[in-house]
Amino acid sequence: MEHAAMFEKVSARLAELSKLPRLHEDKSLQGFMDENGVSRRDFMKWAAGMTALLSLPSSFTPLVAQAAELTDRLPVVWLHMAECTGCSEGLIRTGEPTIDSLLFDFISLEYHETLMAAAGWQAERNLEHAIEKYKGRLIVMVEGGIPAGDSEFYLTVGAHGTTGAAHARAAADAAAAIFAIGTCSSFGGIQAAGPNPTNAQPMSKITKKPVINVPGCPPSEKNIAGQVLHYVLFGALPALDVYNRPKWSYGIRIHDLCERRGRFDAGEFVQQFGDEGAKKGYCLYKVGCKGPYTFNNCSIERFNQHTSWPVQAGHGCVGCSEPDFWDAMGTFHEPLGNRLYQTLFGIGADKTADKAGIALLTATAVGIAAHAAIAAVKGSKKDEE
Ligand code: FSX
Ligand code: SF4
Ligand code: F3S
Repeated sequence: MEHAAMFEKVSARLAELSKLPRLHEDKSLQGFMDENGVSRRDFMKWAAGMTALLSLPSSFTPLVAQAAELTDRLPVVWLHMAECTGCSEGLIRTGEPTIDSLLFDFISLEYHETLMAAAGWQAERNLEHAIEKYKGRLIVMVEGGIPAGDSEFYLTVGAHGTTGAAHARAAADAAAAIFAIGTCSSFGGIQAAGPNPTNAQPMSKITKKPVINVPGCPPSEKNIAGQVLHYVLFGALPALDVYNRPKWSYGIRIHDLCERRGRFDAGEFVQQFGDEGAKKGYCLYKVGCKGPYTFNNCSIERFNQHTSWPVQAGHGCVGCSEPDFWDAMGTFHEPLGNRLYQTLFGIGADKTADKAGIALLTATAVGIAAHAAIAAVKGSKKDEE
């Protein structure tokens, strides 16, 4: 769609949304920002950043700002399954409140086990109430892998011993959109690593409805907040890759925009942690970086208000936003080299495009391993001279 036509369509959607009642009359995003010392100028700067992140032209910035102010028109439930709560922590545990985290204070979060004030019966009632009241309108965000089948009872919530899978199914039935937040709910994550004792499954195996995967262990706060904004703006599924990840956030490879890429190309590798190369910021491929096989925007967006990301901190990417990374991409501190990981890698890969993509990655992987080996030979020759 042309930008002008898209602008019109989004403006019309936001105008419609603004006619809906606020779900909590007493809150406004401006109020939250005032309380937390966030100026309008900071907010517009944030909106401009989010516009770029969503791959929209800068003329959309006022619409993105308006979308943020309308996020309270949508009822959201956030379910916790089997996980470490790192996804929620990543969003809320920042040094000072960020606009991304304020957005989640502002949104009408009907149920979130870590954040809600309610406890016990009341908390369960809130969830049932949201599911009844907002049938067909709920935005469902699920964090964690979901023990399923005969193992469903490995995860129960509340006094009735309701299983996590039952919660997830009930919420999914009432959902307008479902987001699997984090690698665990996108692909199973650490719970589903072999031998997967609880038969933990991704959200996409629990419901037949489409699930947008937002992987990363954890995903960045920007990738989480961006999903909500995208939904408010468009009310439709974003363009997705073969693993149902939005292309705007997972369309690039870590390796392609890594700040150490020049070192990789020059054959300058850290050989072991703590060596001279490590001090000089050399490429981390030989100490296990999986950036060449991992699709995520960490190298551009970073984490904690753009402070840092794994490679900047001196550790290779472990491939945390890829399916089955615990089993298929280990050992963390060894390069994949020529290993034919695609047989394990292709979990859920049942489309032709998947196979093509995986074959391509394998070819690239062989090239990468060969480059690293050749570079090492060249390096050692140079050393002998
Ligand atoms: Fe943890 Fe979320 Fe990893 Fe999983 O993040 S950071 S184990 S993706 O579900 O809590
Ligand atoms: Fe960066 Fe890792 Fe690629 Fe090296 S291998 S350039 S550290 S992503
Ligand atoms: Fe995960 Fe790699 Fe980013 S480990 S956080 S995808 S750099």
